[in-house]
Amino acid sequence: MSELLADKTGRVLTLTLNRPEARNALNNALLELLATKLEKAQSDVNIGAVVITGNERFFAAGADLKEMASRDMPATLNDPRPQLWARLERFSKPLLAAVNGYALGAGCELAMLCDITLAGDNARFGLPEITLGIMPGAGGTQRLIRSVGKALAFQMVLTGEAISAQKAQQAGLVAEVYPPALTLEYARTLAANIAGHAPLALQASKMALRQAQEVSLTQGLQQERQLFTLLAATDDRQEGIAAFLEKRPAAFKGR
Ligand code: CO8
Repeated sequence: MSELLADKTGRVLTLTLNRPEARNALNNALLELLATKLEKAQSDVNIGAVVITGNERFFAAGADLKEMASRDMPATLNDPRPQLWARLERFSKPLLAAVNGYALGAGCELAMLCDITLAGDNARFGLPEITLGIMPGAGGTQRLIRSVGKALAFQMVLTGEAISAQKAQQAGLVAEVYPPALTLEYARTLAANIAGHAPLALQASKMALRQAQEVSLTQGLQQERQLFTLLAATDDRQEGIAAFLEKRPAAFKGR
C-alpha cells in the first residue's frame, strides 16, 4: 500500500500519511509523494482545498531518523529536503492539517506549514530536535515564534518538550480542538466550506495572509490593496456580489 493515501471527495483532496510502522516519519520518498500530489492538486481546477492528516495516534513523528542517521555535513548540505519543503510551500490553495496524536519535529513543521491546523484533543505538538543534538530545520524556529510568540517558542525549542492540543490552541497554533474520532471529519467539512468560495479570492487571501508574516505593515497593506484590485477584474467578483443582491447562491467559476 502507498505511504501516502489520496481521496478526493467533492472539491476536497485528503492526503493521509501512511507509514504507521515508522509513526509516519517523513522520509524523502514520502515528502516527494506529498509534493507531487500537491503539485497535481495545484493545477486541478476540481480541487479547491487539501487536508493533510495521519492516523488517530500519529500525525507524523518527524524526519525519518533512520534516514538522517547516515547523513554527515556534506550530505546535509546537498540534502534534497529543502527543495522538497519549498515545493510544499508553493502550494497556493487552502491547505489544512488534521492532527491527531504526535506531531513532532518535521511533523510539527508540516502542521505549521499548513494554513489551518485542526487537532484532536490527544494531539501533542513538539520540536524534540534539541534532544537529538540538532535543531529544527524546516521552519520550526521561524514559523513557531511567529505563531505562538517568544516565550512559548523558546520554551518548546530549547526544552524539546511537546505541548497539548489545548495549549496549542490557546497559543494560536491550532484553530479548533475536537474528539480525535471527529478531527478528520470536521477538517473535511471545513475544507469543503472553504473550497466552495471563489478560487482566485481564496488564493489571493492566502497570499496576503502569508505576506503579512514576511513584510512591513506598509508593504503588506500595499500588496493587499493590489490583490483586492486584481480581484475586481474577475467574473467571480461580479457573480458573488450579484448573487448576494439577487438573494441566490453564487456559482463561482474560478475566473
Ligand atoms: N524516524 C524514524 N523512525 C521512527 C521515528 C522517526 N522520527 N519515530 C519513530 N520511529 C520508529 C521507531 O524507530 C520504531 O521502529 P522499530 O520498530 O524499527 O524499532 C517505530 O517507529 C516505533 O517507535 P516507538 O517504539 O518509539 O513508538 P511509540 O509509539 O512508543 O512512540 C513516538 C512514538 C513518541 C513518536 C516516538 O517514536 C518518538 O519519540 N519518535 C521520535 C520523535 C522525534 O524525535 N522526532 C524528531 C525527528 S528530527 C526532525 O524531525 C528534524 C527535522 C529537520 C528537517 C530538515 C529538513 C531540511
